[in-house]
Amino acid sequence: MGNPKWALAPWAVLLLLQLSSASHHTRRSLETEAASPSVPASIVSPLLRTGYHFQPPMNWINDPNGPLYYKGWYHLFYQYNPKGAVWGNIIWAHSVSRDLINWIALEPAITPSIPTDKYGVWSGSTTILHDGTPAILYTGIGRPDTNYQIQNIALPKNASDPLLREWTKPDYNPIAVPVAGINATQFRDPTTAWFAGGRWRMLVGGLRPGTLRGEAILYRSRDFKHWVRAKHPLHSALTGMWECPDFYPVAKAGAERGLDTSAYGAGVAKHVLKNSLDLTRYDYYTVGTYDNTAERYVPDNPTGDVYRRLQYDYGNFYASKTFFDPVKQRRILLGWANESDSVAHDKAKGWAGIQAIPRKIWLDPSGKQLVQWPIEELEKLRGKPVNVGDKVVMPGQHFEVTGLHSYQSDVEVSFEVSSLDKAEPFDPAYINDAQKLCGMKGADVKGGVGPFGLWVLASADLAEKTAVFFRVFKDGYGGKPVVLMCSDPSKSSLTPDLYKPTFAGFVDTDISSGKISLRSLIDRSVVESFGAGGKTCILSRVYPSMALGKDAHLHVFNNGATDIKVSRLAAWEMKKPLMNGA
Ligand SMILES: *[C@@H]1O[C@H](CO)[C@@H](O)[C@H](O)[C@H]1NC(C)=O
Ligand SMILES: *[C@@H]1O[C@H](CO)[C@@H](O)[C@H](O)[C@H]1NC(C)=O
Ligand SMILES: *[C@H]1O[C@@H](CO)[C@H](O)[C@@H](O)[C@@H]1NC(C)=O
Repeated sequence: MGNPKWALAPWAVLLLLQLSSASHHTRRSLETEAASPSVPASIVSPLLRTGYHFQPPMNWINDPNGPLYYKGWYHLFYQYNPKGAVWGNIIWAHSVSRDLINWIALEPAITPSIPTDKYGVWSGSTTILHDGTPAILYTGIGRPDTNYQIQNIALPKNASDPLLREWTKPDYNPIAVPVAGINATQFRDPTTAWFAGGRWRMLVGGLRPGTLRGEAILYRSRDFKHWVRAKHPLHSALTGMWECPDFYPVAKAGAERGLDTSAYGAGVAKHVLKNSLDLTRYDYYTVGTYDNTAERYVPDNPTGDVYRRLQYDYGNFYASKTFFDPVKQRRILLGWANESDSVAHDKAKGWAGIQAIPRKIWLDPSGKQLVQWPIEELEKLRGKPVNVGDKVVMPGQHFEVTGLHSYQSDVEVSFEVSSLDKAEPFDPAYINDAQKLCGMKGADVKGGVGPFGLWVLASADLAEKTAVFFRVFKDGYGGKPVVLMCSDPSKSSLTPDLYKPTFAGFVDTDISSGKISLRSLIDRSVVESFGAGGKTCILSRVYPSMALGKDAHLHVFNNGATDIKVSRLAAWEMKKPLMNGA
């Protein structure tokens, strides 16, 4: 197993030099976006610009595109506006990395240039072909006045170049157009293709004309050039448009090993189908069975597309994409986290959007859901730990974790609940709406077992704080206790015009032992949390006005009626990686 170590080789120095001249050009546009008086100084503070999450030196980013590993490098393309901090002028920006943590920006990979992408180059994926070269499938916009969407292909100009710097668009483009039966404005985001029975297959997200049926439209090809639409979509549901579909096999329940996208048969336990729902702006998935002869995918939970839906992340996380990493034999998930401040704020800052920390993703031992965990490479950024052990937090109490600057940190906590006797009864009316429940029962609403968890990015007087916490209910679904996980930014900032939803998800974990863990990646204006070892994940964007930099505090709190023990807490300051020259 090669663990690619970061080293600043001569070519890297060269790339960084190229990059610094590129960012010179972009810096000028920041000056044109003069801060308006309504934008508080804290919003434009560099202390709110994330430190170890992926971002370019400036401007707008959205969907991650076509992540892959090639000849020693991880590649990430992403939707990028070179001209400003709002969506528009979208191109495929391109960065490379040895470890998915330190990133070097290259020249853009794909920009509008042919009739079928002249008005936009939107999201897509990469596939490694049989000869080992990668191919990009992406959506182009072909008409100026409408969002007329067309699927295109791009190939490396020089497949010997490990950095894949230049891409060409072969003249057999386009590879799929919106014919009858396809809504031409809702037809985008081709997946990584998989190979079965002599043919490639891939999916394009869609919305059946005249209906609310979101679908994963299936295409087949023998040569990767000529693509034919299958009679039936791979799967569909009455949910509205499916953006950014993703489809992949997973190994047996509990096995952390990832599988190549074309893997099938022995060794494959299940398949996963994800879609990004344009209507709600969240990423949902089902776990199910794929039959590559009948070309059907059937979710294990027949109503899982619409009821008690599983989300990769219950917070600010969208348009995600996975890829198979052959180096460490794992599947990695990347997702876009947009801002929760206003457009005026973004223009004043000169940047908007980050990518979540890459997460390893695998099938939970229950077989019913996935588990996600920050890739191990992230741990290289950890400084010296601060440890707390065996500390009881009584009802209404809290304690501060001192000895580190927590505004850019990684915090792991193991909690032990002394008893579940006082757990509040669960109202089944909320079984499908964790977010609503958390909105009613926020971090300051006293409970029986919980709310307990972390206050992060807290000001000294606690007027500002983001709460990440659990609350346990009894008599839930199937008679089991119900565990709710929330990320509550309602008190995160005194700045007006911020979007501060109480994000929440249920945690399908057995809490009868009283044990539950929480990990939060805190990075200036992002709090990315993993409950119960990665069963439930929530990313929130927050913009404190006082709890910035060294003025940010970290506490453990308990607003329940039951003692909570912190059996172990470890917190690390996080170093700043190379981040695209910023
Ligand atoms: C292709 O890339 C390789 C490796 O970077 C390089 O040595 C070679 O000169 C390139 N070929 C062309 C035609 O640019
Ligand atoms: C295509 O989708 C858009 C957005 O939902 C809708 O307004 C339009 O009517 C649809 N067109 C057809 C032909 O169904
Ligand atoms: C991120 O921004 C918030 C606030 O403007 C919107 O409500 C979300 O819909 C948006 N999320 C995405 C994925 O676009």
